[in-house]
Amino acid sequence: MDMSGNDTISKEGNGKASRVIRMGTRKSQLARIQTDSVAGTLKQLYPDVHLEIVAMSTIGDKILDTALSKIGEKSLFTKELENALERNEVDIVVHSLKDLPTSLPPGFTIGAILERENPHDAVVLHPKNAGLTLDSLPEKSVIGTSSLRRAAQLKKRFPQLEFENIRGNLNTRLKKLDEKDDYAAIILAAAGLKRMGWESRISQVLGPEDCMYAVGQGALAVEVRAQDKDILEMVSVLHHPHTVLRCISERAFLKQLEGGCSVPVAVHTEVKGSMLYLTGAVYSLDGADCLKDTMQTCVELDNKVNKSAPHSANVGVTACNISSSALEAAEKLGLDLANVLLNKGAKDILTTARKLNDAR
Ligand code: DPM
Repeated sequence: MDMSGNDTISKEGNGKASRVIRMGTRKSQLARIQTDSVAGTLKQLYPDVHLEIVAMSTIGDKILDTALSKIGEKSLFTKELENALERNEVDIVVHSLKDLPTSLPPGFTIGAILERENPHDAVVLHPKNAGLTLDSLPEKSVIGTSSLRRAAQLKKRFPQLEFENIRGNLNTRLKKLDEKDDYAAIILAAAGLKRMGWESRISQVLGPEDCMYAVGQGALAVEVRAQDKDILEMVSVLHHPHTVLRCISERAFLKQLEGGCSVPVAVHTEVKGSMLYLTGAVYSLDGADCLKDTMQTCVELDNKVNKSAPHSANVGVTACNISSSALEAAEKLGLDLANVLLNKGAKDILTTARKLNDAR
């Protein structure tokens, strides 16, 4: 490991130098939990490394009352953290992969994608509705979500329900749900709820027939400086190959559609044997228009890895320790599926959705 940068060396009592790695995180409880969990894994793998956690607030945390899809800043939750990476104030930043844009700014890369948690969305009910489901809630019940993707799919599937924005971090949202009478239920990612220790609040997990998930949902990503070979090598062991392949196909799909976190795009992926399956869809805001298709490709993980030509895919991921032919196949799958939907008119659906959302 490179020991040249003095600021990253601390002398232990015995005079032995140990490397200090600084991990940047947002201040929200979920971000802290996610960072701590990656820190725990790194500590086990590299007992001699000294990890320091640096917490900071981001624009996304400060603007709590505007719907995410209306703020219009793609790297809402990531910009300040990337600034800190760039200034060498931190070395590693842990994100929810779904919050990372499909193109990272130059100089940054995703050095690890960890094993995906349950990627599905979940229903959290107001306590007074205990025992009910989206099917059995009274007509005109208000469901809280600011996700265009969730609202589009659920409006179509449950036309008897109403949908309203809800913002804030997970703690705020649960509080708004429980302490007021504004929402009958809210929709959140099962993964976030589980990480917060709130799994018991999940009353229903939504399968793909009800609501497909967001690109990258449920997976944690480790962002690093693209040139920092030591850190890249260190975090690369955290890569979970199946999750990487699934998420690369999903991100390539979204990138080709030119979607950000403000468009109604949803996916579903599976690896079975050496086959990778990707279902992708785009929706109008009310879910009435939908283009959806499934494609698959062969991803041979046993193929030789090619360290001399590291795959720094167009979707911002560096994974030198995973077969480059598998990574390329996954990326091509996403691209091909997006092109199929674009040929059927996906661009029009997304452009209209964007315009309507901006005008609201
Ligand atoms: C993105 C979306 C949301 C987050 C849009 C979407 C949800 C926004 C909302 C891109 N990021 O999913 O269609 O409900 O207003 C976010 C959460 C997690 C990561 C919370 C959640 C935790 C789960 C994970 C916010 N980002 O979706 O319930 O790590 O995947």
